[in-house]
Amino acid sequence: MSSKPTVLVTRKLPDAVEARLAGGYDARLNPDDTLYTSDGLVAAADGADAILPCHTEKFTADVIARLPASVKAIANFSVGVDHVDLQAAKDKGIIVTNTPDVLSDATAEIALLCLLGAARRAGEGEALVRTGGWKDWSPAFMVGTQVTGKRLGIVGMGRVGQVVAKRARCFDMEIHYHNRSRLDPALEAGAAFHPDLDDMLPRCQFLSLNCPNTPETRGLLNADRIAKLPDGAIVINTARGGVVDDDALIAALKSGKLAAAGLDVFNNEPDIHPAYRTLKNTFLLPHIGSATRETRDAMGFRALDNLDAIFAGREPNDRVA
Ligand code: 8YV
Repeated sequence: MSSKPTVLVTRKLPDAVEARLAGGYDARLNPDDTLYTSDGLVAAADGADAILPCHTEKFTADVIARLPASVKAIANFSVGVDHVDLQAAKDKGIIVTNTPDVLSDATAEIALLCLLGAARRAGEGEALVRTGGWKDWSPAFMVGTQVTGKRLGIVGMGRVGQVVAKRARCFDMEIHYHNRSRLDPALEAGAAFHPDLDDMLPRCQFLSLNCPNTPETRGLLNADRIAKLPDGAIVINTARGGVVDDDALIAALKSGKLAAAGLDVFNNEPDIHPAYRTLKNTFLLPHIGSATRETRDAMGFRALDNLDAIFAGREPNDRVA
C-alpha cells in the first residue's frame, strides 16, 4: 500500500503538473478529461485524501455531505471558488484552497481583449472576413467606439482588477473603481475610488467586472444599474456570469443603451443564453481568461503547493475555507 496521500484530480491537467503530482501523490488522474457527474465525483472520491478540481465540478452542500470522510482538502485549480459551498466544506472540516495571483496577468489580457474586441467590433469584423461577407469599404463601415482616453470603471479592484487598470492606462484610460475597501494610494495609482457602485456607474464609458461571484455580487449588473451607465457604454465581464443579469444585459444591447459587451464568462456555461450569439454587438470568448501555458502550469503548481502544505501539517497559503 502506498504511503502517499491519494488525490482525485478531476480534469486533465498540464503534463508538468501531472508529473509533479506523480512524485508526491497517489494521483487518480482523468486522462480522457471526462466530466464527472455529481454522483461520479462522490464515487471517484472514495478513499481519496484530497480532491484537486476545476470550476467545472460543483461542490454543493449535498455533494460535500456525500463526500467520504477521508477527504480532508479541496485544492482548487482556480481562483474563483463559487463552485464550492464554502460553509458546507467548513462545517465538514474540509480545507478549501484556490490559486490567486498566478492568473491575474492572463485574465487581464483577456479583459483587454474583450474591451478592445467589443469597442472595435472585432467579432463582427472577423466573421465578415471569415465568411466572405466583406464586400466593400466605406467611411461608415464597421465604425466602433474609440478606447483611448475614455473612462473605465472596474468593479472589484483585487489582483485581476489592478492589472486590468495598469494595462488600460496604456490606452490613457481614466480609471475609476468600486471595491469593498479602498486600496493604498500606491496601488491606486491615481484611480478614483467609489465606495458606492451606483455613484460610479454614470461615469463609466467602459465597465469591467472583476469581482468574485458571491451572494453579495450575484446579479450585480441588473437593469437598474445598467440604466445608470452612460448611453453607449460598453460592458466587459471576465469574472463570472453570475454577476450579470442576462435578460437585463441583453435588453440593453438590443435597445442600443449599451453599445457592446465583451464577455468571456457566462451564466450556465457552456449553454449560454442564446441571444448572446445572435447579437452583433457582442464579442464572445469561451471562458479562456487563464488559458495560457504559463498560467495553467502555475495554477497547477500553486494548487500542489497548497496540498503539500496541508499534508505536511502546515497552513496552506491560499486557504479560503
Ligand atoms: C480557470 C477561472 O480556468 O480560476 C478561475 O476562477 O475562472 C478560470 O480562469 C478555471 O476556473 C479553472 O478551474
